[in-house]
Amino acid sequence: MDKKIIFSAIQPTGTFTLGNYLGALQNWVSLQDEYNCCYSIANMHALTVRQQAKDLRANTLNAYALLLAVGVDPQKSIAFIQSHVKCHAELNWVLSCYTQFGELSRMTQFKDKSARHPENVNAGLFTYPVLMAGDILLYQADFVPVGIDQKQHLELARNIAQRFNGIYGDVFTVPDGYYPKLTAKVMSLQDPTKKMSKSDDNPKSYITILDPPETIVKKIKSAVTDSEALVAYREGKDGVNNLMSIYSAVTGRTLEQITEEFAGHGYGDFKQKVGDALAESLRPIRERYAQLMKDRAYLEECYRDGARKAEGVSQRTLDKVYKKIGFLAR
Ligand code: AQP
Repeated sequence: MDKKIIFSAIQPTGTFTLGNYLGALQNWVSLQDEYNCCYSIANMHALTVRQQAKDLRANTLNAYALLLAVGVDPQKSIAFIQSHVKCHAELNWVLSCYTQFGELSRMTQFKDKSARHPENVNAGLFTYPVLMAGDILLYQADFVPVGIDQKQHLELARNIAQRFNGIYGDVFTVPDGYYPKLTAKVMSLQDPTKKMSKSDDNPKSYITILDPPETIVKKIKSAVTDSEALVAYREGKDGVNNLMSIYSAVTGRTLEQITEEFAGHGYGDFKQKVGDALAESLRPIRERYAQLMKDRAYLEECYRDGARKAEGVSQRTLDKVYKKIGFLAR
C-alpha cells in the first residue's frame, strides 16, 4: 500500500522556539520513515506581518538550515521554500473564492494578530488560512502535524476541501490534524496562560532551539510558577505543568515519574534539572546548525531540489483544479 502523505510548514519569522520544536518539528522528524512527508518554510505567510527584506531573506535561509538541523532529511522528505513553488499563490486565489468572509472573521489568530499589529491589519492577515489550506491541499496530505494553536485553521482547510469536493467530486484529500499528546501547546515562561511565541516582545518568555545552555538554564530559572513549592501536574499550576511537560518531552519520563523524582524538592532544584536536560537535548541541533551554516552550497542544492519535487506534486493538483473549475487550458 502507498504511504500516506504528511504536509506541514513553519514561518521564517525568527529562530524556532521550543514550542515550535516540541509542538511540531519533533513530530515532523519522527514521521519521515512511515509517511511521504513535505515540509515547507512558509515565507509567503511571514509577509502578513511587516518584514525587512534583508531580514526575511536571511531568516528564510536560517529557517531552512534549522529544518535540516532538527533532523528533516532532504533525501527522504520534500523540504522546500514556499515562494519557490508558484502553485501556492495560484491555488490561494481559487480557494479564496470558495471561502466565506464570515468563516475567516471567526479565526482567533486573525483577531489576536490584528490586535497585536493594529497599524497593519492587511488583507493577507485575514486570508492567511486560505493560503494555508492551499498549502496542505496541493500535496493531498492525509495528516498535518501542527501544534494545537493551528486546529481552527486546519478545520477551515477541511471545510474548504469538503466544499470543493462537494461541487467538483473528489479533488482534494480531506486532511486530519496530528498533534503531540503532552506538548501540543508549550506555554510562555513568563505568562503560562499564553502560548510560547517566537515574536513575543519579551525574550525571557521563550526558549529558542539555538539558545546557549546558560541562557536556557537562566530562562527556565526565571519561569513563572506558583508559591506552593510542589512539583505536581494539576489544574491551576500552569507554570509547573508547562515545565513538567517540557521535562517529560526531553527525558521521556512520565508525569508520575517526574512527580516522584521531585517529591520533597523545591522549585530551585526542579528548574535546574529541567534547564540542564533541555540544554543537553538541544545540543546536537545547535551543533548541526553551525555546520550547515558553513555550507551554503549544500543548502542551496537541497532547497532547489526540494522545490523541483514540490512543484511536480503540486502542479498535478493545480492542473486538476483548473480543469474542474473551467479554466481554459493554454
Ligand atoms: N507554543 C507552541 N506550542 C506548540 N506548538 C507551537 N507552534 C507554534 N507555537 C507553539 C507550532 O509551530 C508550528 C509553526 O508555527 P509558525 O511559525 O508557522 O507560526 P506560529 O504558530 O504563529 O508560531 P509562533 O512561534 O507563534 O510564530 P509567530 O510569533 O511568528 O506568530 C505550527 O505547527 C504551530 O502549531
